[in-house]
Amino acid sequence: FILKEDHSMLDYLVKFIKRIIKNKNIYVLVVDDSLLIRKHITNILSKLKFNVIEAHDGEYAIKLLQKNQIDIVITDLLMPNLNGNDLIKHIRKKYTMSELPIIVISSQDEKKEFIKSLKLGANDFLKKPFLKDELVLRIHNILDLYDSYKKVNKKLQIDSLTNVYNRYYLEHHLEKVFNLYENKTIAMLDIDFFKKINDTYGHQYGDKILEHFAKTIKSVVRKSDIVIRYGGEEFLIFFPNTTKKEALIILLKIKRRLQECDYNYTFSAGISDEGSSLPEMIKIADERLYKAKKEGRDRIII
Ligand code: GH3
Ligand code: MG
Ligand code: MG
Ligand code: MG
Repeated sequence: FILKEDHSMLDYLVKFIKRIIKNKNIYVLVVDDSLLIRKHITNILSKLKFNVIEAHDGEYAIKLLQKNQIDIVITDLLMPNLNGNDLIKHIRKKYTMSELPIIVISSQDEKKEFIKSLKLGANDFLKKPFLKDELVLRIHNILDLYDSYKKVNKKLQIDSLTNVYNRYYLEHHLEKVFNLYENKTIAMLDIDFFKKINDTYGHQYGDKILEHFAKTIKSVVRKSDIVIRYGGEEFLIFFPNTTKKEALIILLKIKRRLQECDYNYTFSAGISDEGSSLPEMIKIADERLYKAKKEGRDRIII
């Protein structure tokens, strides 16, 4: 019996250590109007290697959420300006419970308020005063679920032929990423005469070209750049913190790689850093791509 107990303890420890290693990449937003409680939570979380960002009310929390990629929110209920439940309401308009988990911590004895939080989309709640282990275990449990959600979601977002992001990613996530950056550039790339390649060498060969094109793009862009298969043989690249000229240099590098490789195909592209929204920027890049096609293909228009 004792041995069995020890085993489960060991399992738990292993799981705990694995979790802590992962915590280094997790950003926690702690929202509480009490500096004392905020510091107390931050202190516990920092020891577990979490990255902690603090907000003194809901309003400020919303500002921080727009500028930072947050993985989990821990919020108080009673706060000036914007209270916890209003913050939950706001977050749930943009993120589902599995996309951005929320834990409510409050001293309110009112059971009704807690129930309201859960109805609004809080994942869990804790009553003040809470034990350190209580907080840590609840966070770790939620993050374990969050991990498996992310794994499934990642599969959903990837195009299985080319291994780059797909349209689903564009529609569900790029908009959020887009708003994180002040300066950004978008490029739309389309393979020239692809229909002819398919007709001449067969659909399977066409697939190979698609794989090769995506691989070439990925080998040239930086890790922070996002590559998406936009349509059949059309790809979108999102360049954060990048000027139009810098994006052009990267596209010219892709062009040179294609000239040096054994395959014989070219692409046309349009680049845009104009427009205040993602659809607007895509539209402008797409118009330039269309122009590149009309002007004879195998060219990039900025
Ligand atoms: P343009 O230079 O104007 O871009 O001409 P294009 O022939 O490249 O463009 P068009 O839109 O006429 O044809 C695109 C073709 O891409 C048609 C479609 O059958 C093919 N296609 C779309 N998805 C796939 C795919 O997954 N695999 C293969 N092999 N072909 C695909
Ligand atoms: Mg409070
Ligand atoms: Mg084409
Ligand atoms: Mg096309």
